[in-house]
Amino acid sequence: MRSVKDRLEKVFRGTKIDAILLTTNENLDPNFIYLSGFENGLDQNGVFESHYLIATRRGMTIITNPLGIGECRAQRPREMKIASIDSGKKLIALLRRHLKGRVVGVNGRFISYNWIGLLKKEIKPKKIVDISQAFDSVREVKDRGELGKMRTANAIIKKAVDQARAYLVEGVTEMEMSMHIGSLVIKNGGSAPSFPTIVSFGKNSADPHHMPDSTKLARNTVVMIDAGARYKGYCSDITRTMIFRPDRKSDKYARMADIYNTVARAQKLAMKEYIVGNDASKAHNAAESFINSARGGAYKGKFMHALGHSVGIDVHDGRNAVSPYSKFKFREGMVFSNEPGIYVNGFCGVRLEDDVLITRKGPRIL
Ligand SMILES: [Mn+2]
Repeated sequence: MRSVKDRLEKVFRGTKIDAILLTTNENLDPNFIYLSGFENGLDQNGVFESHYLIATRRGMTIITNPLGIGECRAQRPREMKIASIDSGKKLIALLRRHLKGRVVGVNGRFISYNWIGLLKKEIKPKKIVDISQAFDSVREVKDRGELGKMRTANAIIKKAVDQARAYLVEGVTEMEMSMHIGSLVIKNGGSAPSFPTIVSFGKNSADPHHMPDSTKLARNTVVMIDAGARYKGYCSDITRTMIFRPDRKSDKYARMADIYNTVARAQKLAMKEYIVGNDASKAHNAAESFINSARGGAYKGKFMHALGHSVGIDVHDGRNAVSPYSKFKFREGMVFSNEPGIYVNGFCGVRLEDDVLITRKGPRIL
């Protein structure tokens, strides 16, 4: 697997460290997925609870235990050695052998304060360095293997949301719909939803991150579904908004449709800015200024979140967002969501979202 070597090289390039230590005590460190290339057992903590990954420029060692060794053997890339331990004492001895006196990089956003204390006291590295930002920046640009997984993750969620339309009947609740979408993700080959599925009906859709409750679906109201699938460790994130059994002669329908059409046009305009070398803020501004000036300013200020975020191993992958404050330029291989919205309190909200890959030939919806 050429990609493992590439990834090690990229992470080490921007840092002055001898080794990396990743821990998966309570939760799975996303960088563990990135470096190992593992594809199964990654949801929640999966089978990799209490595993440790030590990486150097040349290769890596995974420290596993009798519960996890089977999966480690099954998924191990060529560059990975496996060490199985059955006691805390052996763990300490092994870590000491690899890390004592070395400059050790850790994911400061993830490793626990406990573990830093333990490292200092028992392992005695020369220095501990937070390399979370190095991981962020290399993970932002996807390689071919990653893009393949992300395409599948997108295909799965699109199919699931499409099939979920069959469950939209009068009286169904938001929670029921959320559950249906979750099982359709699995049915279509995903390992899990990539985040708790948002389903909001009617007025609830004016709250961008409304969590599904027992609200029942009524005719001529908005249905907003914001959902994602995970596939082999990689996420998708899309939003679809529709009007359930529209009464096309009603004023209410005309208002909802106008909001929808405005958001759809804003999304198209923003998409044109997802270009290699372009300032990311331009994409946001294209959507926002269109929304603010539409209908004589009727929707001014009603798009109040960032246009996009990086998507990858995490749904919000890395720190860069597509917003008025973005300080970076789009590069080939980046994937950002494009998700403008209009939220009218007490009435409804509309958001449309796709994951967009930046290529030299222009933007591509995954
Ligand atoms: Mn999103």
